[in-house]
Amino acid sequence: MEHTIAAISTSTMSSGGISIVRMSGKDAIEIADKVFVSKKNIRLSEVESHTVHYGSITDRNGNIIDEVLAVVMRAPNTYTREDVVEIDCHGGILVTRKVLEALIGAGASPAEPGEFTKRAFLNGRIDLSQAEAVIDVINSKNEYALKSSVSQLDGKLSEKIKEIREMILNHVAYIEAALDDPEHISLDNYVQNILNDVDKCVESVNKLLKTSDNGRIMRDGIRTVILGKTNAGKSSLLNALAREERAIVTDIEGTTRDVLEEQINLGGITLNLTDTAGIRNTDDYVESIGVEKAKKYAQEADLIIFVVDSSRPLDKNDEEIISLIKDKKVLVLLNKSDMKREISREDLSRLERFKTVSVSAKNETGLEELEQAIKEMFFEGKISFNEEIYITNVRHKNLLSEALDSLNMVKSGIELQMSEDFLTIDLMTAYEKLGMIIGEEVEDDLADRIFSKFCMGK
Ligand SMILES: Nc1nc2c(ncn2[C@@H]2O[C@H](COP(=O)(O)OP(=O)(O)OP(=O)(O)O)[C@@H](O)[C@H]2O)c(=O)[nH]1
Ligand SMILES: [Mg+2]
Repeated sequence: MEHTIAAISTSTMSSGGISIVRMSGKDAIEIADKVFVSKKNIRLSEVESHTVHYGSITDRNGNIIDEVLAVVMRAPNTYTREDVVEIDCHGGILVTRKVLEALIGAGASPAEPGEFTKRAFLNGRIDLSQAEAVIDVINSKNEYALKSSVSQLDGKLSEKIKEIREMILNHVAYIEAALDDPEHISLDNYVQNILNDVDKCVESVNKLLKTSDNGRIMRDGIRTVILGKTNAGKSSLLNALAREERAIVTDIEGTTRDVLEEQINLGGITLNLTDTAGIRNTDDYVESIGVEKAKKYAQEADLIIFVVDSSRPLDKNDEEIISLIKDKKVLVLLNKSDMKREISREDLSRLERFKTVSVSAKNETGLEELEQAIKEMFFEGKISFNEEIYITNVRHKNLLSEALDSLNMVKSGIELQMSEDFLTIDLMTAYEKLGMIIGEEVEDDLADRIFSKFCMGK
């Protein structure tokens, strides 16, 4: 990496207690020395690695910009594996910018977004999936998403991918070696070995892919649509969950006409809640558009919260909703639990196949049961992070699907009794696709493996 980069690493949107300007590259320490004046008269180029020094940063006229702490970290034990200097300054936005300007004036280049992490990847400290996890950690909206990103950053996903790739590569290497040296290495009955391992790989990839739905939900939130007839209390529920008066609530039927979206955090999981117009036949043109919109949103939802007014018997609007949502994940809320229940036993049996919770949106009771029910529906009540890896990234998901296609091609190739060198084509494609998840090159690996494992001493 030729140039040394610098950027403000803490938030640039608001002032904090302190802010950090970070610099990375081979000239980082030299550049810092040009603008840093130590209280003890020492030069950063002479200090030990991973030490902190008190002093000030001065502009080109020698005027003090800020009192700072300079942290010197020499390669390779740094975030980027390059020499890194961090300047901790007082948190003001203007001051921090001036410190950055001073570093740039002394020879650093402004860093591109993500460039520190990119260097960590290019210098081999982390792989691609870990680099992506860094971004996910930063963007995590809730506790679960954060835990999952941290486990990915820790290399859990990479380990799993490497394990699968290892299995594939062994077979490719064996086949290649056998083709090169048929006298010593035999391919008789070898396909059975390939088939066994390919089955294992398919199983592992499938398992990872299956987590991707939960992964997306964890990361971006559950697309939740509140559906119900007019006056059931949908907007009241949205307000109760959002803890503010987001939607207009009145006792007039047809109050909500448009969709209204709100993101909420419910005990660590994110819900992207949509309040909708009450389902009914209406002559009101605007309202009827709202009703159509509600139905359309319902089709795309991960979860439907069907709000039933338990103080009234079910009617044909409720019937219509029941048929609309028959293929969806549904949680029924028997709302207005504070009032006399008028919904019949027979009606209740119609709702039996859905998970049901009694609430009062008005008095805000039953909301904890609601939270628990959602957790059970999506994460079986618990999420374990120790063994389980969640696919939260669309790029990873697509690559896994592509790898799975290739593995299945290998299986049908075996069924069709294709020759082994033909099978290696699809094996290699699967290997490559998986490698792209962690950003690994292919050719070198294969060469290394063949030479180290099969051609020893030749
Ligand atoms: N007693 C009681 N009243 C409730 C409860 N939830 C809602 N309400 C009342 O029911 C009426 C309708 O509430 P909304 O939240 O506007 O109902 P909605 O389903 O959004 O209605 P539309 O927007 O017209 O489809 C209001 O007068 C609320 O105060 C509840 O749990 N108990
Ligand atoms: Mg409403």
